[in-house]
Amino acid sequence: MKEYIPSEIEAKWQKVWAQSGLFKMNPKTPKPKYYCLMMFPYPSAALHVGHGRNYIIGDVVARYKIMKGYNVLAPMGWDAFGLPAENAAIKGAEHPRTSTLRNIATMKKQLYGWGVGYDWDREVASCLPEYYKWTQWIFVKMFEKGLAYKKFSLVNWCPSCQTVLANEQVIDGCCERCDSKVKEKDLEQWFFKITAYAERLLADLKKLDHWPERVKMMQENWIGKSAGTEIYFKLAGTEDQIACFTTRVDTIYGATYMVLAPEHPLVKKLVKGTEYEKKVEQFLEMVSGENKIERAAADKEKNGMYIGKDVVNPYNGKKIPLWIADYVLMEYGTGAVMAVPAHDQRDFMFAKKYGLPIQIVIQKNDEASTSSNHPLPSMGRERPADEMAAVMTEAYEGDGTVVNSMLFDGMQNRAAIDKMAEYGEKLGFAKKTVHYKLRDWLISRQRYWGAPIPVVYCEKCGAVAVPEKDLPVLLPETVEFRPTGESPLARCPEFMQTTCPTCGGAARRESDTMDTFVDSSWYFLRYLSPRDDNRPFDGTLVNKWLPVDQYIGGIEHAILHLMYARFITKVIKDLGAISFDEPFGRLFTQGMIIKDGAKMSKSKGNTVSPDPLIARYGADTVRLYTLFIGPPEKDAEWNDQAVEGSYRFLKRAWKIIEKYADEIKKTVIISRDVDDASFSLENKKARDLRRMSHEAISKVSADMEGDFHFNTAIASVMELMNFLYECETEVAGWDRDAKTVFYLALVRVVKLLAPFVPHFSEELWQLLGGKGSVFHAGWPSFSEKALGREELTIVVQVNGKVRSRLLVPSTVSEESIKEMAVQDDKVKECIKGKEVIKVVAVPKKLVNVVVK
Ligand code: ANZ
Ligand code: ZN
Repeated sequence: MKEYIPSEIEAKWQKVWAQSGLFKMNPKTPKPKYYCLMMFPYPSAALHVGHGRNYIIGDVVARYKIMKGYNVLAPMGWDAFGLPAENAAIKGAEHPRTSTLRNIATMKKQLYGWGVGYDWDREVASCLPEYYKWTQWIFVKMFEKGLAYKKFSLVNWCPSCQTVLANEQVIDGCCERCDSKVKEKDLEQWFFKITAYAERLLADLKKLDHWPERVKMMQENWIGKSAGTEIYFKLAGTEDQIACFTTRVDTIYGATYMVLAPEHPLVKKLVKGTEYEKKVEQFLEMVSGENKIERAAADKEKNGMYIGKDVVNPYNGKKIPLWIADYVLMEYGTGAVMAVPAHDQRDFMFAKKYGLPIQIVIQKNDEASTSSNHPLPSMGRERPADEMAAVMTEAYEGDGTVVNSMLFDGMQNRAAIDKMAEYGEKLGFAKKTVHYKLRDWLISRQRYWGAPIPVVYCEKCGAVAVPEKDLPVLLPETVEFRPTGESPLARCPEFMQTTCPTCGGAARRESDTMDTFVDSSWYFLRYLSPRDDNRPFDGTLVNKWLPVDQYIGGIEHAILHLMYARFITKVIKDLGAISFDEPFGRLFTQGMIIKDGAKMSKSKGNTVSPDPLIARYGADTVRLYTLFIGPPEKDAEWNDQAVEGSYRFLKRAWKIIEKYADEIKKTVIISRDVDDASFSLENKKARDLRRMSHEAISKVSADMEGDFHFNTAIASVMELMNFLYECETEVAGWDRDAKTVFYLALVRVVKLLAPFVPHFSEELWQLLGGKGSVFHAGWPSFSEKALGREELTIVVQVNGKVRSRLLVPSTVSEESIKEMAVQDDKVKECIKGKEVIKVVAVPKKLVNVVVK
């Protein structure tokens, strides 16, 4: 008898997979392609079991697809530029390259030890010149298209990291990396014009049917499209205008003051030489120390001051005072707000604090009248509005009937929005507009360990992009890392002094490097031709392999990385270099592994290393436990003791399969496709076993194809295993067909477990007499008949024309029939390039896909 000793088999199989090229993508096979992509990691020190979850999930998907007969591309690389390595270098440790390359080697070994397979020939590292040459190429293309530009702007500055942070890297007013309080600073910086793509980035979210709703929602909010009205107020006594942006023009008659952002360019002009000048200056000084995100927060106390001027509300000709206040930001809208304290909570708090008037103009319907459709007498006529306003404790932000608004009185406020905007447009003091929260992407970093921005400054020619033939602009080897607020490159004369590519005169290089999110915005294209020195990617191959079939990574990348990758993909498409505009077809975001109630982190000291666990139980047990721990999209608490349970299961499964290995071999079951569904079985237990083994296949397959609920997939195999042990007590007395059912179930366990516990399954597969790898042995199929389910034929129509037929179990839900219908190859062909308007189903009969 052969015992299950993981340490004796795992290293062996890892070597076999590497040597046989199990994970090598085959560029020549006619098999269908499957691009399984994991977010490439930052090479920090060693991996813990929390990281393991990502890679193991990806590995399961890749192995399953290999078994299903796909030509799988599962590459891996390193997001290798970035701050931690540079910060270590500042502390005097070693060159960032040294630590980065060492960490890569460590992590690679760990991945290997987990049994996680990749096509390592395609490995990329963003810190290598052969890679960042092309990151720079992308910059140059953006520059040529006017999508990379430089401007002075107030930036988030981390005083401790001594660098600029993108808005997205500021969390609650603090630096994402070091938690220091972020300050503002006026610097000249490089930007990518992502705002030019705001509408497309928003609209194309609709195409992403296989992305989590939550992620799409986060992206939508980040883009923050807001349709509203710009209203032009005249500065009292002049013809000068101030534009303000509002989404609530229906409240215009309730505007009791106007607020400018303190940074608004008009402010200094308006107070120049007046008694307000000094105080305004002091106020500006104070505000510059505040953080923008906090300034806008709903619950924060607001500060402001009157600046001695008034403006005229063009709707009613009323004069209202002009203020500045910290809660209005220059970055959004027009940097000027008409303040309506009765209906906007921030304005309300501000008005209360400074004793500004509150004017009600929207009345909640049930308070107003029984019928909301009829014009009402203006409420102000019966009950003075200021009496009501005086007792308000908070703004009324809801909908209702318009009051105190002259000719608009009695309208429903939602309808009034359009009417009032049109009225203003007709009279020339308002305009319907759209604003976005999305800002241009600030890509300059005053750091060393990044891709140098390929620009030189020439006295004669200005900012000139480095021509493609001179790329890469190499990082100099030796620099002074100590941060001064300026890039370390700026203090490296060999790097800085150069000649102008246009006129040949003396020139200086740009000393900033690029945000590492630029590196990671295109790496998935590079994997197709990672060693090509002549171009960033091979367009033909990329068009064949992308969009990525399955992208897997952390929810923490829901906004930034995914938005930037979508943006750069669209830019590259517009260059004519690729034919698709969304890079990732399906997205899965896995939950975190928690330990002692917190996210694993070195600083908290709660990380769990896989190494001792693998040494004790083997990688397969660690993998199985990691997958069994809970639904993979949810966070889950790690429990070292519970690992034992997975180990016990594998030992038990091993024991019974090994025991019958010779019998199975003799009956050559594994090389034949035995259709046990057609057996007429006398024995009830054998019939139950057959049903359960088909059910396990059905369940595992569905989880693999669907939501990756490997925990329930594994549970169904465990259930089958329990029943196999129950049957085992009597199997000796079973007839031939019944015994075959028993043996087949054991073989199926080996295959069903293969993606989860690959070493275990390979070893048993060999023991059962399997030729070659279990991953080339095909995925088991199940029959509806064996499941005891009836099958139905469903007709699928596209716009009323019959296009396909589906064979489905009678128990299948209406939702999944609809899903299967639009996924059907023939239907897909018919609806290609068209928009699916709706899908209707007649239960048990027909599905009609309506397209435009
Ligand atoms: C008057 C008003 C009345 C407003 C009311 C709201 C409610 P969203 O929907 O997020 O686009 N606003 C405009 N520009 C601003 C800026 N630069 N800083 C701070 N606040 C600004 O928000 C649009 C609303 O946010 C605008 O509509 C404006 O306040 C405010 F009952 O105008 B509203
Ligand atoms: Zn020049």
